[in-house]
Amino acid sequence: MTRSIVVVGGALLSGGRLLATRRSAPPELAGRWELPGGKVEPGETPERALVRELREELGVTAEPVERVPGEWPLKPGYVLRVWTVRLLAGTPEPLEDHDELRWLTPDEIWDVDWLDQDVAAVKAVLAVPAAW
Ligand code: 9L3
Ligand code: MG
Repeated sequence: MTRSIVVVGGALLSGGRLLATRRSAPPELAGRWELPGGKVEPGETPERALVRELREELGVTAEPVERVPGEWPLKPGYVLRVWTVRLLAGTPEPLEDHDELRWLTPDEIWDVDWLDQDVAAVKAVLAVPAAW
């Protein structure tokens, strides 16, 4: 059997706020919010993919810190895994595939319309005390 393609998501936390990004593409996902990231490419580790995706999508240099326990099925053949991420340089901007971002306090987390699978992933991020 073929193994699922891993999609990596980054939980960027700063000053007790979590970065949420609003997708601009594809049309069926546009307007929904997610943890930024994307598909791991062949030959790439998930951590390297996350660093690459955060640079492409947000223009920042960041490093994965800790895998958030859990794994969330996306469309058939794809699975989402999430890491907490430390920002090393730059200020996130919606450069690619996104048109807005928000830094959410714990009280604001459910104010945005997360992608279905990201709801579960964000709950898992909330459950990582060291992240906050
Ligand atoms: N996806 C879901 N939640 C996320 C991310 C980063 C991605 N936090 C889904 C949306 C797409 C697929 O995974 O269907 C691939 O993501 P991308 O490469 O288009 O960002
Ligand atoms: Mg992406």
